[in-house]
Amino acid sequence: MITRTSIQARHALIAPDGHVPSTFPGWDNATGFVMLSPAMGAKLSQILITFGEGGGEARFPASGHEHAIYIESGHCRIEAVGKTLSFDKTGYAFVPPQTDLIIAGVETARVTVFRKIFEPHPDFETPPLVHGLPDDVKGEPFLGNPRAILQTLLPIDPRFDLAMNIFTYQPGATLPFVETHIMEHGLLMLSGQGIYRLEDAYHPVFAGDAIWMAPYCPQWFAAIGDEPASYLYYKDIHRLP
Ligand code: UGY
Ligand code: MN
Repeated sequence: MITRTSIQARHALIAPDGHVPSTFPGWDNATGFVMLSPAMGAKLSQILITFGEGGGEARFPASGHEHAIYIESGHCRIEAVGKTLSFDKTGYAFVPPQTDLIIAGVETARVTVFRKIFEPHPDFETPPLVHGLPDDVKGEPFLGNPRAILQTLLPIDPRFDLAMNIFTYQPGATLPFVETHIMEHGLLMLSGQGIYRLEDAYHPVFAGDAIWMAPYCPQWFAAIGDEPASYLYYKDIHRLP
């Protein structure tokens, strides 16, 4: 048997053919696939949640973890901080730590959650609950390239210690150089295809793939094929090493 999945000490590619579900207490008709986690050396967890016909609930009890949530498809509800948010088809939210969180699929839905321990800063308050629709977030050309568009979903605000962005490349567009940086990434390919360089390896990647890049993992991407390639990614920001 063959698979594109490759788990290394400083990066990982997880192709959908290897997914195995996890069950968690209090989850009802919600299937969790833990793509990335501290068990592999990452500081974050990246969890894909799918809800079947009739919907269901995934519960995250209050803890020091914050959650950045992306609804890829379906009809969803998020309950946290005494509020209920409804999403139809797509959307995103940031849920601060120390609140019970329920993600409910009202019907079939596919949701990605980035989960990590919030790192407070002595000069700033805990960030608030925020939410929105990706279509409402203006894209900016990345380093001046209009064929590589970056959407920054969460506020650029020092209260937040993470970013959740969407990068969309026209076929043939690339990251302009091999990035090597302290920030860690968790990534989900949303659409299209391309080649991801992770350290010294070049991987073909497709919609549905998850990627982990540890701090300082050299990284580069080129979009290939006939359609634009798009990925969602997490990045830790705004805190001194
Ligand atoms: O924000 C980033 O570091 C981004 N340019 N990295 C990436 O797409 N691999
Ligand atoms: Mn990067």
